[in-house]
Amino acid sequence: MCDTCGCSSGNGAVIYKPGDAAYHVHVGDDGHAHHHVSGNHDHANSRQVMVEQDVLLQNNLLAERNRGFFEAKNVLALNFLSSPGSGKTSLLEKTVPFIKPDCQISVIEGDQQTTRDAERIQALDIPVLQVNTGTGCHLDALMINRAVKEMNLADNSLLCIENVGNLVCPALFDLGEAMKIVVISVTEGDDKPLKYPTMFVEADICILNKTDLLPYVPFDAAVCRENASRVNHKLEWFELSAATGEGFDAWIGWLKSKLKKD
Ligand SMILES: Nc1nc2c(ncn2[C@@H]2O[C@H](COP(=O)(O)OP(=O)(O)OP(=O)(O)O)[C@@H](O)[C@H]2O)c(=O)[nH]1
Ligand SMILES: [Mg+2]
Repeated sequence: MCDTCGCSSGNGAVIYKPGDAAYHVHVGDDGHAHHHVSGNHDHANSRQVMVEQDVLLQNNLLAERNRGFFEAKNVLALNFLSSPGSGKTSLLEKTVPFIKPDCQISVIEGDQQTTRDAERIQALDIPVLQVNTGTGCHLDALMINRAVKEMNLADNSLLCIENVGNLVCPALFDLGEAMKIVVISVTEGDDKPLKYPTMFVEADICILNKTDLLPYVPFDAAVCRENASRVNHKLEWFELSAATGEGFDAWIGWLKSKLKKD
């Protein structure tokens, strides 16, 4: 269970049976879609929403300070988000050699436990720091604020933040990044943007990874892209394989163009 956002506490969960006539949905002030069965509306939820708003308000204030710091130093901060195992670290491992010759690239790794991802990035000989969230299921602005103070980021550089593997909660926590990049892989199912819309609403970029596996899995990339654009029509889209490098020309071209402009 998450000890910060409490999202897995189950207090706000409502069971929906297909065919229930009285089923309806509303989106609360917290940005979540809430599903309620009429006549079974649990008003104890209101306290939970207030707590969550307070947590998010504190986070957003600190995120703005982080954003100001990044802007002052012209650091392009990117927040990479996905389900566990979609390939965030693999994507970074493959990306770093393209960027490193021209621009300092630093990485903050977020995981509940272990320094495994930081060790993988460290092998590329770039600055990296691991944040372990313990029972927490996402990074927050305070963790990034503290991490960055340990890092001595160069001006005009790139900072990649790999969030904890989780397609839900990290979407709600602004870290002060310039952009959120959601990674989805072809083994996850092409319906994920519809089932977990908040992440795709919040993201600026979607990277479909593991395209090398497309011949072996029932996944329709065009359907996935259509589902993602139904949720967020402004989402930019890349398809690639962090294993083979296919599709990296477009991704690296886009990244370099952002580094030039910013
Ligand atoms: N076939 C294939 N495998 C990949 C690709 N990208 C990553 N993988 C594999 O997928 C697994 C998970 O990759 P990671 O890069 O560790 O994924 P992650 O998103 O960083 O995982 P967490 O940090 O645990 O959330 C590893 O076994 C990778 O080798 C890809 O493009 N194709
Ligand atoms: Mg990882």
